Amino acid sequence: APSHSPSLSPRAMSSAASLVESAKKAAAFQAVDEHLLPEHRFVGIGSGSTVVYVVDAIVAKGPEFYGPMTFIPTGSQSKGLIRAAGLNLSNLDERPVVDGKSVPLDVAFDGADEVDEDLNLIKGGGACLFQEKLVAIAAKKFIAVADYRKQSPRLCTKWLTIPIEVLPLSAPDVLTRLQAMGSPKPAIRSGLPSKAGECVTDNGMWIIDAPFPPLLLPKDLSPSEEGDGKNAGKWEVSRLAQELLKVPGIVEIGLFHGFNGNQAVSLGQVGQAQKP
Ligand code: ABF
Repeated sequence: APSHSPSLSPRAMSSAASLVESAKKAAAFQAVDEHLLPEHRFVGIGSGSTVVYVVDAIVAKGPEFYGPMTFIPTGSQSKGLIRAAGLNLSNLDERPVVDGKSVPLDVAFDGADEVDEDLNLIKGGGACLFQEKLVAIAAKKFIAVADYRKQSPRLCTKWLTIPIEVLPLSAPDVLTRLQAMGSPKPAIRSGLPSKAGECVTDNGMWIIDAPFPPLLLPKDLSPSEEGDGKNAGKWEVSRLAQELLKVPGIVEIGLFHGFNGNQAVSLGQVGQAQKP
């Protein structure tokens, strides 16, 4: 029988891929131009392929600009990126302490898997979500850098699952709890194709990918639904986050929300793809 699959020609596929790369690069350069200031001293560097362009954009500013800055990674991949670029590397727990408090990062840049209308994010496709969240909340300003494919009216529409980092011992019980919360088929993520077994995070934990119906925003709930944070089996983002974090064994979740205006998203649009 003839095949009706709408497959793209190799040439169309490679031009679509290069459009995406241009958009990632445009988003990264724009984010660094707008949000990295010469007076900044501590800068968070996230994970994923878009962040590679963030580091390129920082390097392009020259050593007199980035030389006085110290960069804090979100895991082994970004540690390698910072090192390879010749930037000053430190760690979250090595920042100076002033008046009994670790100094905040001035700004942190990181990628995302999906971004909704209120700038809530799904992160964790690369299994670095725990340290990504620690770096994000340690920063005065958190900048998500993402290309146009990540934009979505509601979370769990394009990226269908929420990555959840769990203590391996607790995984069977967490799976059961997630199902009871309305996640139809949560699954333990497996490792890289070359490695058998589960995906093990930089923290020695496992990841569960939990599908949920599209997540609601506060404006989607009527006043009578605000109490339980749900409408027709769909969760509002912040309520689901709260409930997930109560489950014993879950150490962190890939829902990033409630940055209270402290968050900006730089989405590389097709029209900006020519930007350096
Ligand atoms: C990290 O890398 C993750 O939180 C997210 O899963 C992923 C995004 O990667 P990319 O920029 O390659 O799409 O930021």
